[in-house]
Amino acid sequence: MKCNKCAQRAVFTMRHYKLSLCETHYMEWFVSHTGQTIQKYHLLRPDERVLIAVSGGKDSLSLWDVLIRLGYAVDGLYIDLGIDGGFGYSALSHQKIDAFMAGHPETRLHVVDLAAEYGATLPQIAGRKRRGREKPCALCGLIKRHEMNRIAQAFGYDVLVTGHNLDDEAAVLFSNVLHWHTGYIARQAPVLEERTGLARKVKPLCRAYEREVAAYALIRGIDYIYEECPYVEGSRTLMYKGMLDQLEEEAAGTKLQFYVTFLHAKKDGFFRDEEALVELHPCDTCGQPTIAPGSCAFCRIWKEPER
Ligand code: Q46
Ligand code: ZN
Ligand code: ZN
Repeated sequence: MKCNKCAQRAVFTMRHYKLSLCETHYMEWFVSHTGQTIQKYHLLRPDERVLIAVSGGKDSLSLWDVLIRLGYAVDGLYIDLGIDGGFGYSALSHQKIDAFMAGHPETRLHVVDLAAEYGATLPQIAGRKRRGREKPCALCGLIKRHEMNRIAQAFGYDVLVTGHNLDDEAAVLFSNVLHWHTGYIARQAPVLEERTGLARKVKPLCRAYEREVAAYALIRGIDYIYEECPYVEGSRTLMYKGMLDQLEEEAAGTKLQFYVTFLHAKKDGFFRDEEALVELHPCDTCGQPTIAPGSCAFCRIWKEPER
């Protein structure tokens, strides 16, 4: 099959856009499509200092690469949770980020080593609390949110970027709709605006299919960690992703339509973000904004007695 833009052989087809492209045109397309998402949802301004949370996976490393190519000044943040999984997951992730950085000497990487900084790895905390199968991920999300915001504030970044792609966003939306978690639905968006003490958070890959990101990483030669975090196995999110894949197989564009029409409904005032109205106060321990009385949920992790 030929590229839709030139006579070269097409290497990648996007059925939902009825578009097949050669390597050169696909790379161009992906960068410009991400740029359009940034413009469409007012995610970034050209003069802002940007901090991207990187995991060593294809999404965050590809996005970092694309943002640099779009001309943004972007530094990285890696949170080392100390996950091993029998193959040194966290250490390997860190290696991939270092390899990426070697090609981008203009960028800086902040590293938070959970064990060194707070005295325990994620598996140790999860084990200590005898949490259930889904719980390490809830704990992980809590830790990442806290530490991302802490570093953004401490180093004066204007905005925090994460590599969530369309498949991630569609799966979260699917799960929240199935359970009618209206509060979470109302908060899901490509941009979470800044509040006192909380940096703005944006997701420039929210309209990019996972396979589109993987194709970009492959063609661009970005070396990323293929292995998944060991805690992802058996998760509900993975199950929902599988179901959405089946729907996508039957009708190309389903995920994109599901997510984008949700954003339209949201814009039309369908969902109201009540949490944005809840007053925040500084945590007694770390000073970061929280709705909880006293200490924030992150600080309470370290105060819980060991069993
Ligand atoms: S890193 Fe963290 Fe994921 Fe691992 S512990 Fe769960 S949430 S699965 S994206
Ligand atoms: Zn071409
Ligand atoms: Zn706190």
